Amino acid sequence: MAKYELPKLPYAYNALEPHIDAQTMEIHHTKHHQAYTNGLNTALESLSAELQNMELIKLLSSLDKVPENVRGAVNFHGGGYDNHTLFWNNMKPNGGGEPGGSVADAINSSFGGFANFKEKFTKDTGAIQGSGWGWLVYNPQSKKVEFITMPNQTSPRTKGLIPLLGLDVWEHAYYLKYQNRRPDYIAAWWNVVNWDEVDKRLSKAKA
Ligand code: MN3
Repeated sequence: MAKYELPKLPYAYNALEPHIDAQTMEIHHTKHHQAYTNGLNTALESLSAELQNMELIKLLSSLDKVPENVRGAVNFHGGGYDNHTLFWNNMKPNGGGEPGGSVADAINSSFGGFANFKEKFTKDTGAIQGSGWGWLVYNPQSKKVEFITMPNQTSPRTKGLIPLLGLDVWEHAYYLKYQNRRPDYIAAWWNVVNWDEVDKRLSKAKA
């Protein structure tokens, strides 16, 4: 039996309209996320029982233990599985605005204010060449939040960083509604950010 299953969305496909359209959400979830799920399950088949039973987030931060012939597949499909699971949950209808509490404090400390953070995230995620993700992450070494871009589906966890808020800028995430206008998609996405979820992830990361 396949170990991983496509997780349910926490809202309806049309819930993020008009910022992200229902058709994009449905294809993104049922085709793309499903493909990463299937790819991860296939890659796991050739791993040892120890690695098969490892929690995915641990596996992604221990890729050096994965045999070289399947490492790329685990990185890509495992990262894709985890990234999209995080992505659906770090969005919500009527989201957006500015975070409060400990997320605001962490962002202020690392970026000198929310406006600076939003500008950097928007600009650097928009500038990713080809496919990838922009991330707000927690760095357990420095105990600070940081911004990072990652290529393709490679998870921030592969660098020992804990993902807090991710934005998928693969064309499949926006092309139907925004065509080539990635900056318009990013601007719209800020309206659906679920800061409560980011707050939860930060608390867990710091614990
Ligand atoms: Mn995607």
